[in-house]
Amino acid sequence: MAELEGLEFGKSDFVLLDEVNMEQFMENLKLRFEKGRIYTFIGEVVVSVNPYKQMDIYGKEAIEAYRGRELYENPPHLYAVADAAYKAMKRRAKDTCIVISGESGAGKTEASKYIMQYIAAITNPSQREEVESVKNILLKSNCVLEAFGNAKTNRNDNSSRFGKYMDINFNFNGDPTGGHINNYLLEKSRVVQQQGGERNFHSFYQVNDDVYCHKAVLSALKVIGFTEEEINSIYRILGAILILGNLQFETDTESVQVVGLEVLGHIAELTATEPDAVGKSLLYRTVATGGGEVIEKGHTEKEACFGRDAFAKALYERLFGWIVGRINAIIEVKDYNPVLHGKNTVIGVLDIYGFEIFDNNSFEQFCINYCNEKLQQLFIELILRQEQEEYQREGITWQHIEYFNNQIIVDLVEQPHKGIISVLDEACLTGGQVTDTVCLQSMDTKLGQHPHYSSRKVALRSGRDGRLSLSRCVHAPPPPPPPPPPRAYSIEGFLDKNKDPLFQDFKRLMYNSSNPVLKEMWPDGQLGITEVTKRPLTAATLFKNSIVALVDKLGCKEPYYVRCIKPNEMKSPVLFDDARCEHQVAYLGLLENVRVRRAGFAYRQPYARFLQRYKMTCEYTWPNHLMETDREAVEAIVTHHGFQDDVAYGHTKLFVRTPRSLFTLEQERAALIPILVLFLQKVWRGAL
Ligand code: AOV
Ligand code: MG
Repeated sequence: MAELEGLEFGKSDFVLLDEVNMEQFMENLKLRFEKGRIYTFIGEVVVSVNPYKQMDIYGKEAIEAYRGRELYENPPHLYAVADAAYKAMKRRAKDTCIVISGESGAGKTEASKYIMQYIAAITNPSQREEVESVKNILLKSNCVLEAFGNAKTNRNDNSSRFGKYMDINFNFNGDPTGGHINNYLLEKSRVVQQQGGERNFHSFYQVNDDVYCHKAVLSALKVIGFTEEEINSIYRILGAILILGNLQFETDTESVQVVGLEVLGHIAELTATEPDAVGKSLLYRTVATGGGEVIEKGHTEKEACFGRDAFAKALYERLFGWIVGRINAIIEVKDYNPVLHGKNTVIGVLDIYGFEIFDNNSFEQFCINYCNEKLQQLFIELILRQEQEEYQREGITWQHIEYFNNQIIVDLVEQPHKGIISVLDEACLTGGQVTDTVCLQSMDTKLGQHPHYSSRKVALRSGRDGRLSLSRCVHAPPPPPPPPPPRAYSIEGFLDKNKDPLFQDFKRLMYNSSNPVLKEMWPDGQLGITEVTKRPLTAATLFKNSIVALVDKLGCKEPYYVRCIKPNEMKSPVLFDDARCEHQVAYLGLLENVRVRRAGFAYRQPYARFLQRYKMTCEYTWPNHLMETDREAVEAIVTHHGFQDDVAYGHTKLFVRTPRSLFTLEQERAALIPILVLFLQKVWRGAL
């Protein structure tokens, strides 16, 4: 267990702190970071601090050291959690999941990649070709999804702009047989607009300047199994989006026109459509009148710009969704027969966009931060539930610990009829005259009394005003100094982004493309003009539904947690910003986590394992005990050392309340080992 590294590196598990308070927690976290120990346990949870430099701790040797070992046998590491999740899955046929959380830039995506690499490295020892191929595809999918779904933001140069949950399926041997990726709300507004200092998705730059990355993505696409035609189509669509980004309109005396007609030809060529048809869908919309007549209505310049942007965003979103779908089709487990192959088990890895607060926060930040609140809620529930279940199973009485419960904030956002999303949806349904500001007013009316809700008026560039603010003081990252921007969301654009409208003409245009790949992405373009479609769900509701489903999915699995902390805003490997780190420790509920772990029983070990490790410290058990059961032998050790009041005996495990007791045992064991070695050497030399 614990102090494998020596105390100069701090305590390797926060439950070993002399006292659980913020001061000691932070002291330990900082000391470890400064000593290059970026990981620390809280029981089975790994707390990770982004080192912002390459660490020599992920190589083959490290993998071997963690493979098949117990959590407390090695220093804290992502590999220890990955191995624990893998062991539970393999030995107990449990579905497990690894949830990685923390704010933007804290190191979630890097952690998820190391975890996947570890799982890939420890499986398929017999090098079976089909398993190797599955592993390779799973690993390569990261490269592709990062190229299309990540971008430079002001908080992280490689920020995930989508949420990713990947299930890896295993057969009874514990080898990967396939997988499935769920992606959550891609921040598509980035395609047409970025904040100052930020960039569009990586993929757009890779074609021209980041050529090295482009080669890696191309090769990954090929390994995964994308055909030449598909790869070609992907880059043609990207090209078309780039051209749309530069396309301008002008209004002459009669109507709105596209500036420089040749661009229509380029778009048509890249999307396998006709230039005239492209021009038409950019400048007109076809509508059915009440009498069933179909007419073409010309756009105003503003409408045309709106349509163009919506089209560019939709093209990218569907491209991304299609890529994920293709990967899923390729890695889907096929021909699995549970009778022949045993239970098909799963490890899920969740890497989602972290909490983020910028100078200007919009609908996207609102959704991202809501999702993080949900995951925090799940953490609270599972950590408590898990503890309670274990005590119940082992027949031990459990003391309740109070947590800050952020359910109130989750409810404020998602509650039916009352929550922010519901008010927003209502405003979208009303249509016509409802503006963002009016929507904010109805939120004020419905939610004004809520202790965590507030709104205020500010002047915005567009002349409209209003900011929606959730007092998320507990769970949002602190604003970067100076000057501290308000932790609030600008209501501007909420309605449009929530309604997310796209003229049907674009859908038809794409469906009629002679490129089959593109056509496949736009099945809804086949609807006739007069066919009435059901009103689609809004973006916020779709997102909420997908996150609720995700949380349900995670809730059915045995969870393992990695809690990531960002040490500073400068991306510096040497700076530990105390205030920022403390804030993260607070909103991640890490102190409460330590308390739960300690107030219950900090350590638990199966009797046989405990005996194996400590039998040398007691005359009744060394070298072998003569008692009827291991449990009795363990009782003898515990009584011998006088900490019988600090333990509880479960059905299969010994529970130790304070770490100090185990410490004593560890120290005694450590002191005995040299004597034992000396003794054995003498035996070998025949001196005894
Ligand atoms: P995130 O996933 O948590 O942010 P990343 O995993 O992208 O954060 O980490 C941000 C950057 O920190 C990486 O690009 C690396 O430069 C560095 N980094 C993180 N972890 C490590 C590590 N273990 N070793 C070395 N460098 C590391 V966001 O996706 O923005 O929420 O939406
Ligand atoms: Mg990320």
